[in-house]
Amino acid sequence: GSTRIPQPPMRPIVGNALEIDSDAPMQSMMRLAADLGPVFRMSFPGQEMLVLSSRELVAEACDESRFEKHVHGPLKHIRDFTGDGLFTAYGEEPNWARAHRILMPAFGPAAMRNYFDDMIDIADQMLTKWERLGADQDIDVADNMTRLTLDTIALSGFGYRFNSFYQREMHPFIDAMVRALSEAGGRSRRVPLQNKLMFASRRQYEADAALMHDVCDELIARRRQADPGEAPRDLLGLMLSAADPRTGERLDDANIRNQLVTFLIAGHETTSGLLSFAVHLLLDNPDVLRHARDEVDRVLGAATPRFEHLSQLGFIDQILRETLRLYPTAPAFAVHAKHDTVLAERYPLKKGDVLFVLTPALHRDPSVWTEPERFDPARFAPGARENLPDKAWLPFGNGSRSCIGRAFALQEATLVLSMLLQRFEFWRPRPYDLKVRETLTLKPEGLRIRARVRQAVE
Ligand code: MNH
Repeated sequence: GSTRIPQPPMRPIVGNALEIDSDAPMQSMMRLAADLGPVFRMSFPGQEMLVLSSRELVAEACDESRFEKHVHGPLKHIRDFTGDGLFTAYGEEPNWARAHRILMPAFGPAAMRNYFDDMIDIADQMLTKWERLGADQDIDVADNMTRLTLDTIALSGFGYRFNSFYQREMHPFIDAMVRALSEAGGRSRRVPLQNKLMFASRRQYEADAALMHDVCDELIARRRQADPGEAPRDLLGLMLSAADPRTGERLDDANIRNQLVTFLIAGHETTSGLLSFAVHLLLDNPDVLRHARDEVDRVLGAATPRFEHLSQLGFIDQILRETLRLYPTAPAFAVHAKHDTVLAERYPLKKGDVLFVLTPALHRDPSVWTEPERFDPARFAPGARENLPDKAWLPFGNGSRSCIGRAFALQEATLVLSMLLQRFEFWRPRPYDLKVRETLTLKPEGLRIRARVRQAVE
């Protein structure tokens, strides 16, 4: 067969970089995939990759005997503030495996009960605020969900209250993080000399990284001063005290700080986007909304949710999975070849060659999904989801480098969405056309709702 891989026309120096809208890189890639097919080549200054969007090709990229996580352009720059934290560590850095072994139990199903009360605490703050706002004030959904998820990971992970619902402005950590993430993305698209010469952005970037580090160093210092008899067994407590079961080694302070920055970032951006898209999709699909509310009323009634309720909210879980199919809020991951190999029996790859999995395109592979653009939680109903082909749905990535926070995110999102349905009627005050905003993660831009307390459950 042919081994020619399609590629957009090359330009001098920048290669294919001009094909990518820097405000919406994933949406640019989606358009290219629609034109060029399930595999195409992209060349950027200093980086070449194959972009994959069919289930069949992605399943190969998920073969961990041949491919491993690639810390790609933007991630390499994110290392400026997350260093060897789990998300941005190179596979061969010893701290990856060490931290992975130490932290796995804290993210396992048995640990999820420990985070439940803190999740309720923050969700209740948000919904109480909505109650008091009343039905004739706009609620900025992504803004509220971002405050919620940031406060939740900080409280349940580190015992720290950002108190975002009591401040007008977001915590300075958020501004620093949003700017630094966007600059990390920008840097990965510019040549090194350009980055050096952009003095003002560089100064801001360094200040933002320093602020994130300071916030996290402060959290560690406070915990160190606390009475050790009192120290909670949360993520921070575990990192400060636990030894690697394999080697007996502990994490050093620099690595613990990198993990804190990592969890604060990875632990909230994506979950916030998930909840925001779910609200949007429910409002676009009143039948689904009605079905969801019926389930919530049947399972919860007027009671405050308890941990035991979660496993009974199966339709809410289906909604979240289908939301992540259409809008996987961490929209890509990359791997590289561990040694020379051949993709799809026709494309020879050299050791180190990079494959980029475009998750929103994978999730619309027409050989897997009928009417891929349609929002239909029934795709994930028990009985249907077992029949989905392997590697068709990968919002949490793949294999050993997949998302460690998956159970945490789904528990939080299930809880918040069901409490919202339980307590409120909500609607969009004005017609809304979805616009997806990209900051490495995806969010529905400018989504506003209004909400009124439901009479029956008061
Ligand atoms: Mn999360 C890795 C998506 C919530 C912490 N996460 C990943 C990856 C994806 C991902 C995709 C793999 C990236 C790659 O291969 O380069 N994560 C999500 C989504 C949600 C999410 C869609 C919510 C919805 N993640 C969370 C939460 C936390 C978290 C919540 C923490 C509390 N995620 C991580 C960490 C990693 C990760 C840490 C890196 C794991 C590793 O490589 O060891």
